[in-house]
Amino acid sequence: MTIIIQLKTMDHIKKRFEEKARVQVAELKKLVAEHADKKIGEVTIGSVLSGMKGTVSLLTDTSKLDPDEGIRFRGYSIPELQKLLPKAQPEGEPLPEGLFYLMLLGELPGKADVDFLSKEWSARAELPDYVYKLIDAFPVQTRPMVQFSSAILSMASDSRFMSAYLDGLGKQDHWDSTYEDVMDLIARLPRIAAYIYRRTYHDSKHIDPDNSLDWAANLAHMMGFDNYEVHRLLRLYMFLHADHEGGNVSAHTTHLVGSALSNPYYAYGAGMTGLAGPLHGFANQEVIRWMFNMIEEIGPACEDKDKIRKYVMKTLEEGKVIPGYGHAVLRKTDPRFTAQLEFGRKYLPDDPWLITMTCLYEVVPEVLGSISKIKNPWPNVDAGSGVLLLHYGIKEFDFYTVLFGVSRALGVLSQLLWDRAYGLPIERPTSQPLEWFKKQAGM
Ligand code: CMX
Repeated sequence: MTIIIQLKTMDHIKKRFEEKARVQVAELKKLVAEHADKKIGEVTIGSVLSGMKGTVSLLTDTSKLDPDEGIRFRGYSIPELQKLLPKAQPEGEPLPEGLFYLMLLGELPGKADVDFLSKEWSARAELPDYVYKLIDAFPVQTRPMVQFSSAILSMASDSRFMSAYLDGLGKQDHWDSTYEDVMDLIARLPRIAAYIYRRTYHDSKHIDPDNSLDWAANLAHMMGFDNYEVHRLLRLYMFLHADHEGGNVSAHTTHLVGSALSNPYYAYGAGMTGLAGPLHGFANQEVIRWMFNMIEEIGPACEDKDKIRKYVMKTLEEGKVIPGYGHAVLRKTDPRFTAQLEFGRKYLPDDPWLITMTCLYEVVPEVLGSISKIKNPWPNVDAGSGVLLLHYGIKEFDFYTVLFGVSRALGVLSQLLWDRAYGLPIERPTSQPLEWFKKQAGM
């Protein structure tokens, strides 16, 4: 009965999701019923104590990361999607709406699907008044990620999933109100991000949305950047940062917290507190801070690569990491870095920061590669993003992780919707004390 009533009011994307979920839920049930005992790997003491890297322990459909090749979204690489996903302008970057559609449904969208999402998200973007009040209550110098995560969590009290749950929603219908929360939440993020940006750096001179624009361009517009170049850059940015399979801290946290049936605001808000760590999304700010410090100390970097080498060594000797380099899974240059480098070479080839970034790309891997414990000396996504933002005037680098967070919602929330459709159980791995590990090792 519930399902028939809902089908009548479903938009075409929700309806398609419901059809797909029916098929995939049946497949998952069959898999568990018939093959639960099948071994798929081994867990060693090393795997537990190295952060479970390489241990398959999550089901994630939206994207898959290959150590050598990089990310594929539902099987498609970044260069493939730059050709295949709908764009606002023929020579521009893919619209992030299209990537969301692909991650959610596993099918390439048409332009009409993407236009539908742009309109739908515009229509759902209005923020409850208390969100503005909450943000305004923070001292103005409060870190942007603190303001951002708090604003997201504050909306949990309006969660449609939560009220439906309290009204007695059955497990088979959990996905339905989750879909509504996910769409509301994604729609609202540009408003929240832009509000924090204008409040923090532009004396709270806020800019109304332009609902004729797509999701990423509207964010640029509300931040105060109303030119095609910044619209194009933010489309690229929102496309590249959206998802990186299930095990990274922001995705895994969203999934884990969601597994307790915490609503999407709680789950994604928790994911954002993980993104705020310097080894994860905060690295995009650290890259610029580190580069500024380097230039201050050694002068224009590319004039003497030996000076760069020495500066890198000094950072390492001080016990710090080189931000933007290394990765827990990747073993080659991150194709998200490559996409940003190509964008830079095409549109801002003479930018001094781009030139510095290129020099670092020549020197840092060579230095890190000479240190045996470092498994991947190559740049990750964060090595390239800040330089592009700087070029177009988005200079407030302590805001950059918020932009990463807005984009990351597309991946982690489409996966959360699948988690609900599958009815995945609460996550509860087992822990053991050190004594237990020593005993296993015969120590
Ligand atoms: N600079 C200095 N040391 C590094 C390093 C780097 N860029 N990358 C790895 N290492 C060190 C690790 O700190 C570790 O040292 P200890 O054994 O002394 O603790 C050792 O090399 C082995 O690390 P690893 O197995 O190669 O890498 P991890 O999976 O442990 O960590 C990552 C991966 C990304 C946290 C790490 O490479 C790093 O700290 N990079 C710099 C921060 C960064 O750019 N993070 C963003 C990643 C992408 C994202 O999520 O946004």
